Amino acid sequence: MALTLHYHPLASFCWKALIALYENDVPFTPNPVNLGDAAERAALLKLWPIGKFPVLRDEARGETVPESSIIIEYLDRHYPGRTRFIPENSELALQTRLRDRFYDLYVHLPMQKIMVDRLRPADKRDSHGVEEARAQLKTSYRMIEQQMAAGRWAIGEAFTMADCAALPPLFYASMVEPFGDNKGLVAYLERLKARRSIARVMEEAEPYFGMVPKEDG
Ligand SMILES: N[C@@H](CCC(=O)N[C@@H](CS)C(=O)NCC(=O)O)C(=O)O
Repeated sequence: MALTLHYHPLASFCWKALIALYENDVPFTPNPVNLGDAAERAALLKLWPIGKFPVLRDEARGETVPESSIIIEYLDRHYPGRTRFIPENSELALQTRLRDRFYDLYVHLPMQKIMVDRLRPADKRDSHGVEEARAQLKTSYRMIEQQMAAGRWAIGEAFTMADCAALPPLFYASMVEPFGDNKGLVAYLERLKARRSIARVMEEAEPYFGMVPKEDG
């Protein structure tokens, strides 16, 4: 098989790439990477010295593609299917990329900040940084609530890369900072979870859910 995805089934940015692969039933070989294993970590670093996953390797085209958004654009260009992740219309394409950045930078990163802080030793926790992350999430929730008035999906009526970007951080963020009375946001997460590609990603992650850090402090 030409494509190999280096990933972990619980890792939120890996979900983003998996959703895109499953959306269009693109055949690929999954390579789960245990970052705690020195040899597996070294193999990932060889592909992408930053050492973060997902990383897609395309043997047919001789390309190594890191970064979830770039993987999705790459799939859209070279392995297209019924779901187009970047709309043809250039204005909608710009909106899709903006919303993708919004979910990565202003939902995903603050959610990660809170989760990763839970794994730190008690005397190394960053309570100020966590408070800032919570404030960022609340602002982003209010923005998503307004965005949802425009349609079923992140930029309207078509499922795009922005929705691939939305599910992973919203799923985990709902565990660390409740959505409150943002009913449109609650309904959006439920719509995402009901989508076939996403239900599959979540089913595969379920055996690992016990590893999710659960408590503050
Ligand atoms: N900007 C990257 C972020 C990737 C990322 O943060 N991946 C996390 C897993 S969700 C990771 O590799 N964490 C391991 C580490 O930082 O050592 C993307 O969009 O792919």
